Amino acid sequence: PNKDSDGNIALQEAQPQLKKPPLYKVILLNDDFTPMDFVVEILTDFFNMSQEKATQVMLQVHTQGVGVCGTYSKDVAETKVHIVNNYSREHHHPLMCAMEEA
Ligand code: NFA
Repeated sequence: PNKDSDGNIALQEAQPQLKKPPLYKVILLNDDFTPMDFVVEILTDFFNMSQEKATQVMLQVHTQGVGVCGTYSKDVAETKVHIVNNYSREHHHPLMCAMEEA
């Protein structure tokens, strides 16, 4: 049983839990039907991107299949995903928004 040089039994010190909570990437997935303008509108309105940045990200999704809208805490990422998917559904577009651990 773990004794130090004085013969005292060594106790395991509890580590203070200072770990940062995980971050999540909110992503958009490409599809063949959602209009490009609608995707740009999503990125400007819900992710606070400029028209130029939103167009870049939309084209990234269109050509590569996936693109990152932003990185957030779990709560904020979940809320953004729900808002975007509800908005797309209301407008009868199949655009899919999802999240993954950063
Ligand atoms: N691929 C869609 C089109 O050609 C555009 C799009 C871009 C859809 C990004 C979804 C995400 N109309």
